Amino acid sequence: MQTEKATDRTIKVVPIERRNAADLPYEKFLREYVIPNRPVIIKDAMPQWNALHRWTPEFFKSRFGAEEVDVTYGGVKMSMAALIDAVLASTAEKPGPYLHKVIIHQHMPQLLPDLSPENAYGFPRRYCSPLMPKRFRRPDGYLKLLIGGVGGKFPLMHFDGDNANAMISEIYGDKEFVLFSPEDTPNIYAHPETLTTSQIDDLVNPDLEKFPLLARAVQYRGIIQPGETIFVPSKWWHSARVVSTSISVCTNMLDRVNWNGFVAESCNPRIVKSAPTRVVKAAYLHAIGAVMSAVETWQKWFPHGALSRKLSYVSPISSLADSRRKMLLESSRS
Ligand SMILES: O=C(O)CCC(=O)C(=O)O
Repeated sequence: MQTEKATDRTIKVVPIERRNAADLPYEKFLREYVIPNRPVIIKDAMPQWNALHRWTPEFFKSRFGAEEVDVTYGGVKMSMAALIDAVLASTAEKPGPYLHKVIIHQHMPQLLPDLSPENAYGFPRRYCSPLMPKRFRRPDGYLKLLIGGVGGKFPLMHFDGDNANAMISEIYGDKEFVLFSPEDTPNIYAHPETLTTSQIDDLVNPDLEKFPLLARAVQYRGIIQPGETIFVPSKWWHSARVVSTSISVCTNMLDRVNWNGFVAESCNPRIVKSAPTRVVKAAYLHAIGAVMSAVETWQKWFPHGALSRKLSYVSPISSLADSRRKMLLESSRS
């Protein structure tokens, strides 16, 4: 474990584990990271993506320059061309905007072929199941485009809602992640209203006078580079900071491991006030969870069968059906 001096205290820093995709078959990934809820950075996770060769700041400026996009600061909208200029001018002292609200299948579906075949570790993908209540249904699990310049960052340290796992894949440039495990939640100063965002806004020079408990927490740190993906398990606090002009994509995953937590969170009395509604909703979500588990097991046992291909529509466990993406895209447009 390395240590770093911060004012008069010591912050514990642990490097995030790194693996090569070639040595990490999917089943091993599930056993060693998804089930124990541990983060990992995987090298060469999506070697066939055309995005790795095509996506640059100039590509976005010339292809999408006129598109209006939402950016971090104060709900501001700007054109992609202006965003890219600001991103390229960004410095550590004067960070520029950070793009993190563009859902690709909704706003720029023409980018999807560049991300094919899908990242093999980003499954199962229960978010895209037709069994999911409509409010949660997303063809690609909230596949988002993230663009920022040096010093830019995701606006808040947070953990993802729905008890979801996240997978962030770097396409261009370098980005640093700082993660804290769920056990450190008491040291992270969760915002009392959201509970999923932290009041700590600067991890480079943390204010240990204001947030003294932070010194007790263990930081997991790692930089992702093009072709690498980081698995951020459910309830892990995370923040991202751009090291060199960065383009990446992010997706969320629900599976049998984090499903009970998803049900508990969706039926939390803070959200669902009526007790009978909570009971019915939890029963429905548990029932569809059981169906999806069965469907996923079938696909695992008979990966090449025609029935598996059909069942992948209910809950895909891999990108075996790229046709599935087309089907879902068409259904999301209609
Ligand atoms: O900017 C990043 O890479 C982090 C993205 C993220 O945490 C999120 O979209 O929830």
